[in-house]
Amino acid sequence: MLSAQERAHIAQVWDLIAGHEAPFGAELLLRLFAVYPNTKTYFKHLGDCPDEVLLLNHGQRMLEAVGVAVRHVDNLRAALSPLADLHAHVLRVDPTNFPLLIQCFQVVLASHLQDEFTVEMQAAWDKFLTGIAVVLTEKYR
Ligand code: ZNH
Repeated sequence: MLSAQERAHIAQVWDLIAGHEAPFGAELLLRLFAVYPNTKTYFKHLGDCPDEVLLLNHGQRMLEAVGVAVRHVDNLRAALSPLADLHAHVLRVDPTNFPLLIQCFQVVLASHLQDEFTVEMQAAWDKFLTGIAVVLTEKYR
């Protein structure tokens, strides 16, 4: 459960990304692949150029799903259910990869927001993204 203050931090930061899902998503993926090269094994079809169409497309789809989560913070499980099925049953992404993505997500936010990215915002986003990861990985059991 997120507090009113945490929701406000999530909404405020999301305003930075909304409308720019593709470039933010591509940046996030490239950072993930560079810092944690094993994650690239899931995305052999993607190149390493920030303006590659496939990379932008996947970045956009991923961050649009985060946008759906922003709009359904109280109901993540229902909102992300089809995506949870996909990750657990079709893609079979090792759940250990989710914390790596969450880490990179926060660094992307920090590098854009600089001093505006407060400790409280980071804490709220960490909690929120972890909530998404819990839902996307819970159908494995
Ligand atoms: Zn994932 C896919 C989201 C994480 C891997 N994804 C995907 C999609 C989406 C997502 C939306 C699309 C779907 C369709 O198409 O239908 N993810 C997501 C999110 C997250 C994630 C939101 C968190 C937060 N993933 C992840 C991770 C990994 C992954 C961590 C590993 C590393 N995904 C993936 C893959 C895919 C996906 C491989 C497929 C791709 C293609 O198809 O191309």
